[in-house]
Amino acid sequence: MAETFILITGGCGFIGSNFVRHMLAKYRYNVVNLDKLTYAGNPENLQDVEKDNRYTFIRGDIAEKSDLEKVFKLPIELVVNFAAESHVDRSIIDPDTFIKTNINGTFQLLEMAKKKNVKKFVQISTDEVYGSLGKEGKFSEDTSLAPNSPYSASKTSADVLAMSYYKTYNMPVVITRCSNNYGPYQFPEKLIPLIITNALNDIELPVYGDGLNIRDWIHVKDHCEAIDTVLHKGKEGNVYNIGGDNERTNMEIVKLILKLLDKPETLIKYVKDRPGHDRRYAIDGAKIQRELGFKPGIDFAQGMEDTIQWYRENRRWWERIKSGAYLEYYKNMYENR
Ligand code: NAD
Ligand code: TDX
Repeated sequence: MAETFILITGGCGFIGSNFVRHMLAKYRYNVVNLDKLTYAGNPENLQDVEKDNRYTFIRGDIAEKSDLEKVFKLPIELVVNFAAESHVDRSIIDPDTFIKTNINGTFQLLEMAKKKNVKKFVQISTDEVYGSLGKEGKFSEDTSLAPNSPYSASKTSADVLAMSYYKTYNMPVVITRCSNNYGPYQFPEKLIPLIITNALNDIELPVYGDGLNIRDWIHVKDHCEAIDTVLHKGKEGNVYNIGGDNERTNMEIVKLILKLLDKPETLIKYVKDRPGHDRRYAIDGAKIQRELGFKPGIDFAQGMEDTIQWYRENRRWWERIKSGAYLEYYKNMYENR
């Protein structure tokens, strides 16, 4: 077990950094983190594990064969692919990098993993591949794929490409499709950290459209636990939905944050809607519970209190991001190495 090498791509991002920490704490694996350090990747997210001699960070791009060749000189047996462009609004403005990283990057990684005969390849997909729900129903693993944004279309392409490697080459691929995550280290462009940090700074809180779009929120620690379960117990060629069983309108979220921070609702500002804005997501998590015994455990009210506390205590972390200062700092640091 101590000799097992697991490759985690995108480990400097929100979910990836939580997952790297989870794996180092729970197992004796050697963890290799391949991350390009885009605007969303921040090595500060893993400062606490940098000195662990089972942890290796390699700066590189999943879409670059030469970077993958370097990484796979190590005896990688397990791969969890988090690396992606992940923000829907950015994909609407500039889809280019979404195609390069999410589609071509996943392709290059699958090719290398096939060549090296990895024992498991977990593709981190998303519930957005299913598109949008009306008032009733939930997404099951059999719901047809109907993505609506360049982001979700690129994630769908990666998802079906990964599955084709199972069907065609018998590669040990498993796919997870999770709902919206919240928790520590989430980049403050996503709804929850954006609202918390703006409210802490007493600046306007942009709410798209009528604020009644619904998301199914899960704590990032529950998501990491689910991925761990799928990595170790998931059946090859299977898709597993992961959800929080916790549907909220965006306005409910915004008002809850204001209440917990004791800030006025006058900060709320309705703004123009996101084009192609999915109305509702809801995950049916019965399969992963029935077949692998996973169920989310973190209560939403408690999870939100803890998350708000984390952003209060880590003001320096998000202020540097919001000011853009950290980008310059890390660019210099890595370019001068
Ligand atoms: P994030 O944007 O916080 O982090 C993405 C990470 O990937 C960053 O560290 C970035 O530097 C890295 N990266 C980007 N392009 C790369 C490339 N070409 N090569 C190597 N590294 C690269 O994203 P996140 O919210 O942590 O999401 C992680 C994964 O989970 C994504 O695949 C996303 O689609 C999926 N997902 C996210 C959510 C959510 O609510 N955040 C829900 C379901 C699924
Ligand atoms: O300023 C905002 N105002 C607002 O009303 C932002 C940033 C968002 N919103 C709305 C749009 C959505 O209805 O809040 C909801 C959540 O938005 P995001 O945080 O951007 O998440 P979403 O678009 O739902 O996508 C997320 O969940 C699925 C992640 O970003 C994806 O990576 C994941 O795949």
